[in-house]
Amino acid sequence: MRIDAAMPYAWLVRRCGHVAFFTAVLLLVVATGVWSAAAGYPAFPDGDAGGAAKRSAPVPVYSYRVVATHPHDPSAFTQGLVYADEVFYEGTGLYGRSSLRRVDPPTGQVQQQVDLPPAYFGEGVALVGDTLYQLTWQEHTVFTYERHSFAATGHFTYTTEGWGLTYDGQRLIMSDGSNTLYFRDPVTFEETGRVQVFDGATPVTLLNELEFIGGEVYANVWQTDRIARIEPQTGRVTAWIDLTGLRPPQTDVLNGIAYDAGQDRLFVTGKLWPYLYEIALVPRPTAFMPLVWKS
Ligand SMILES: [Ca+2]
Repeated sequence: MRIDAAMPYAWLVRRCGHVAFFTAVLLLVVATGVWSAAAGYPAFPDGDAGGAAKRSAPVPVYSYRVVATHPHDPSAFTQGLVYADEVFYEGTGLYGRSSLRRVDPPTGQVQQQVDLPPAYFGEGVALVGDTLYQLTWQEHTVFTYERHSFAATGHFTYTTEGWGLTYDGQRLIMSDGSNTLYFRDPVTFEETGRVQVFDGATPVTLLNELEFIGGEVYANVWQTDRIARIEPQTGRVTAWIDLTGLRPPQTDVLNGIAYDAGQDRLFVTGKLWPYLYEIALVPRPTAFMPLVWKS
């Protein structure tokens, strides 16, 4: 018996008739769209760029395993998180409630705290040597502090909004809610470069709290349970971390990534979360990844 590409189609039409066959195809297309919408993913990203993204191989997706659960101040609207020398440095937001804290990891106890003036909404935090940097959201100001005393040592200004901040050993890396990462000189806070972040051909916007880990930038995507792993040289998303299910009920979004390089420990928390988690990444089998997974 000869087999060719048209044969299954001809066989199906013979068995079912044209109307039944085309109805089945239509139902399959509609069902695919409904599934994508229900999952929060666009069935097809915008225009031709979306087509290119769809054709490119999906980046790996990691799930997680909780290694340890630590208490976390449930009134802390976490906007920045750094681990160094067995403590967390945490920045919190909201007008009138913004602060910089030193936190004891096992107990969540706040060891030291300095409050921002009520007109400033605290954002991302980074540590360079003994200097802590704390961004503000729409006040175009980054404050600096001496790490041990929390004494104010100065400030710089910038033109964009301030969202996340981290340090790669040479440069500060900053997000502003767009898909752009800005590189800045720690001494002058002047911009030295920038890169736009894409997953395939799709821009990944709303990049929020950041952490530099093993040569990559990890970024919370605001209002999602996802962290993008980004190659800072190109802006390419190399992997996603899906933290669905981690967020405690009646809390705000995931926001806060810290890394203990000495013991290779990854910590995450969120705004008003009563817990801070140490997690391990678990590769998700490719066969179960959605076809398109974009913000
Ligand atoms: Ca961080």
